Amino acid sequence: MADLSVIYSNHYTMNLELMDPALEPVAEKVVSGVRLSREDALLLYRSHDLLGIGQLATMVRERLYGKKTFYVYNQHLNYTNVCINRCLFCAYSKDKGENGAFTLSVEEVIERIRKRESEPIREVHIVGGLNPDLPFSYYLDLIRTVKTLRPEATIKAFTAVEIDHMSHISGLGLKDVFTALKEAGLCMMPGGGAEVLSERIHRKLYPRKIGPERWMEVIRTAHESGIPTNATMLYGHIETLEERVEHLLKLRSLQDETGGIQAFIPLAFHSKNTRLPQLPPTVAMDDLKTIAISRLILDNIPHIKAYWVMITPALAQVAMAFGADDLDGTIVEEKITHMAGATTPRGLSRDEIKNLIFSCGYEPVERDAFYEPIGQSEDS
Ligand code: V47
Ligand code: SF4
Repeated sequence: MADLSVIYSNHYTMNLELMDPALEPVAEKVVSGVRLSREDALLLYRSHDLLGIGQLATMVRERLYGKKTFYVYNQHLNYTNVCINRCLFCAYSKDKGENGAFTLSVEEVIERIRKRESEPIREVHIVGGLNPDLPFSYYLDLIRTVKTLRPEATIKAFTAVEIDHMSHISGLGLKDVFTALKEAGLCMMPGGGAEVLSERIHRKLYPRKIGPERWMEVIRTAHESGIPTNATMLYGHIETLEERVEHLLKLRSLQDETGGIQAFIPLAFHSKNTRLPQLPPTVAMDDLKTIAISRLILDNIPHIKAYWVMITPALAQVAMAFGADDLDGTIVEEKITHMAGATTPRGLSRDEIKNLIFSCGYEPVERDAFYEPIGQSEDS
């Protein structure tokens, strides 16, 4: 992984036009590559100078990647929506036996993967709920099956929540769970399940699921076991700005320890079909500020992803000028956000993603799961 501290302090600057003079001390730090504090993050969040904040994030983004924006040709696979946790913000999960509950058999997994056999998929993103009927061997078979059918793709699977569950059902410690999953073909983990790393939010919104300390322990152990991960933050519900900033600082400290987080993905809350239906959607100002502030605070996490599924492809385009350097991927079968009312497409073609990036003056770079650029074939 590149030494971000060197890149952060390389003196690439641009002409800043700040409308809010309160941002000037923060801007000086960004220009000279000094790490931002909790107070700086709150000051940025409370400022209405969206374009000023965007310029600061752009300065950092361009030091790191110039005009490059990454995307991946990927496939999402959700193996079950049965979940014992039933988090209040989740529209995806069902109880066992409830109308609409599903669990894929190995044969059905084979069918899903075979259906897209002719496509140049580089990453298969696999997550699901906690279905108490599935033994640990199911998870190993799942990974082995996908790896056999798609040997050239990276298997990015299971959040810290699923890994903790596997440790319980198998009686194995986290390290042994990771050893078995790695042997089966797991290479990387997505960043879900972090929600907001706050005990207050944990108690109120996801009391049955693992809390902040255990999430960080699982992620730390993944990194120690040679499995890089992403990290997310679910924002736009009942959290305070202070809790968001605390979340970012916790991730930054964890990353100082392990260096294993590849990308940070802010996830905009969608309330339809959840147990928080009264909450309004996030607004563009907040989505963009959150992306920009993440870029500025997370000086040791290489990539900031604008997840177009949640914020729309149009806003993901704007996010490239607010610090985002990655638009995730083609996806095709997204379920979690669409069940919560997302009106975005379920997938994009490679040409559509390339065009989103190119038409804003950025340079599309197709990547693999580890952000290595890949040569492109013509089929998309
Ligand atoms: O953990 C659940 C969130 C996550 C809702 O690592 C919701 O590359 C919005 O983690 N509204 C799963 N969000 C998705 C996820 C992810 C997505 C894309 C890329 C990567 C990556 C990771 O979705 C869950 C939860 O935090 N979520 N319900 C909802 N109603
Ligand atoms: Fe289960 Fe994940 Fe939904 Fe929570 S967010 S109910 S853990 S599927």
